[in-house]
Amino acid sequence: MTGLPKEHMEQDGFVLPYGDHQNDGLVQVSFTLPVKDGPLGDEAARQVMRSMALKEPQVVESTPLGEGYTFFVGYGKLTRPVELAKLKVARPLWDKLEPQAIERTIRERLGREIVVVGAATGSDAHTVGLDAILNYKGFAGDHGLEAYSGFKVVNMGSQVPNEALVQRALEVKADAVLVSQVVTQGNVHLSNLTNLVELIEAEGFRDRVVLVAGGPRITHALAIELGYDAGFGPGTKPQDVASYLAQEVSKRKSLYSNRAF
Ligand code: B12
Repeated sequence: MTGLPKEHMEQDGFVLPYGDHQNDGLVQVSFTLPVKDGPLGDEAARQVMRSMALKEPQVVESTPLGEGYTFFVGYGKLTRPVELAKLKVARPLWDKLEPQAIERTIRERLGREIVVVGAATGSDAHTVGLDAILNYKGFAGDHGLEAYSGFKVVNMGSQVPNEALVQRALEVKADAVLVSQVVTQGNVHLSNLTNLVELIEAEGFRDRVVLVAGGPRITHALAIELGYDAGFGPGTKPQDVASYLAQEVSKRKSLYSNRAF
């Protein structure tokens, strides 16, 4: 089905999802359709799976969700393998440092605190992700940027207009602006993140600030595409962000170099 004998798949760098055994291509999917629970709904769900290029689609669960909506869980088989060698990956180009090394990098290479301003902007009311990175208590046993003597953190909280974030960044001469976007309905995160870059460019300080976006749907590649310097997605630890900022801001150390540490 794949056109390749199974034993060659791995050694040649081709992979398929693993279900019950190597290279069976079995995947589980779940989705909701605006249809009533019943035989027609099940067939519609199988058709959705065929459209996803899944062979032998099976509906293994269909649960009514209020009137006229059904939630489906299905199984199917993928037959086209992924060729690992052909993949292009946007890989962050900085090292993850231990906390002491982060402090040392800032002290020795920059010689002053890194000033960071962060906010969840626009209508976004989610603060947990931003706080996880910035606040002392941090996330998953890893202290946030406030715990480092090398960072001065201004956490503006949520639902902050982009204009207010830009103003505060100018007031405190921020080295880095950190923006959190959790809600992505209607791609609001894309327009909001783009608007922030435009405002910073209009104020003329884009080249003097490290611009970072974070959130569950943010990838490093997306952030770069939107004009940011870096992006951090799900599972990010404060130490990842601290490592990046220590190295990146130190690299640009000519900025505001008269500020005392
Ligand atoms: C808690 C929560 C809320 C709380 C928020 C409370 C608060 N103070 O934050 C309340 C109840 C207010 C809320 C409201 C809403 N919510 Co809500 N909420 C959640 C929930 C359950 C958890 C989010 C969370 O705290 N995650 C834990 C943190 C640690 O993870 P994280 O945000 O991904 O952050 C990590 C990374 O992404 C990254 N990161 C995040 N930000 C940043 C920033 C920087 C600079 C960096 C470097 C990294 C970084 O680092 C973090 C640590 O690893 C999620 C569902 C879920 N299970 O995820 C829904 C969810 C995010 N909410 C959702 C929605 C739709 C809403 C509402 C619109 C619901 C409504 N109809 O009213 C409102 C929106 C209100 C608004 N105006 O924004 C949707 C979003 C869907 C989408 N993609 O758009 C979700 C996914 C639920 C769902 N499945 O539908 N919500």
